[in-house]
Amino acid sequence: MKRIILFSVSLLLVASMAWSAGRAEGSAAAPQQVVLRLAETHGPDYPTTLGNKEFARLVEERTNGRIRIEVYPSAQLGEERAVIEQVQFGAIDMTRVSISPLAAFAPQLDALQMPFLYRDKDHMWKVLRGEIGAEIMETLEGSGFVGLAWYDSGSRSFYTRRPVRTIADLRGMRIRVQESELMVGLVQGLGAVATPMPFGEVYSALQTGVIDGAENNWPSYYATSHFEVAPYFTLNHHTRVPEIIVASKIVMDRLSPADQEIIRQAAWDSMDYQISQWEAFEQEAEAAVRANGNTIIEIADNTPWQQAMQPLYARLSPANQRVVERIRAVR
Ligand code: BDP
Repeated sequence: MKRIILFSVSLLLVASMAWSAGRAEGSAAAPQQVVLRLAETHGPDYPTTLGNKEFARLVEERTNGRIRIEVYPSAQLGEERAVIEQVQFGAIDMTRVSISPLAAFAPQLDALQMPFLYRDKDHMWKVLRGEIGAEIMETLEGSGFVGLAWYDSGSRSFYTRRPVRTIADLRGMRIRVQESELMVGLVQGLGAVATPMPFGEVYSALQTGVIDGAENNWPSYYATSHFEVAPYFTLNHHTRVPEIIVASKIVMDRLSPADQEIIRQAAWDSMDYQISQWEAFEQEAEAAVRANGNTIIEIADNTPWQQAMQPLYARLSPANQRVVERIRAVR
């Protein structure tokens, strides 16, 4: 812990030195150069990373290179939860994360990641691009984040070392979840043992049998090679968890309103590109996993799974329950 704090403090120092150097340059005739670091957990070609790079390209183009966003893929700057903490206090400028771990810092996000909440992908996008998505993004500022864009992440299902055909098969299995209270509750509600763990540790935990399974979408199941060590994929589609790009509020507040606007707009404009990359890679990942001979278990009737997750809705805060009702009413 001490090491993490020391490391973070030194990052903060380096960041503020770089910042003042930038300002000093800016006070001369030359326009002030700004370099912002964006942390990403996935590899360089994953759809979210491609979206981040498109965002960076647009910012650079629209500022004639004055503002540069450097994308650090493959968890080079740390695992999601640690990165989020550093973004919150300004040591890392931006990140693209799943809203699951971010909800630990901004619980209003739970309303957007409830199980079996959206009728389909279009429903989710209507919510995210509409009033509710905008409202929730705005409230993130209260937790030190500026929400910039939503990205697609398909739907999540369970993958395991032994076949899971019914809820009863999950009983007692140790299932890795993201560092999210809601996800812990979801897995416990199915009778399994929830094991929160950083994404980067899941492969070896599956391989050594420390856990019996995890849950994710086709692209993550494939790109992480988890499909090699957990060969059964049960398509119950329990959640659609949006991804988000957030910037540190401390960092954004140092920029001019015009620059903030360029950044917001560029991130928003990278969404369509990310979604198209997502759709293509989702198909590629599914085809590759099927071709590998993995056992894909279809769930004909999702009703028992939905019923098992009802208590999670009852436990939501009243404010989140109201948002859930509004989400359901979106047509
Ligand atoms: C992937 C998300 C990534 C998450 C990861 C996980 O893209 O941001 O953190 O799941 O399960 O789908 O940790």
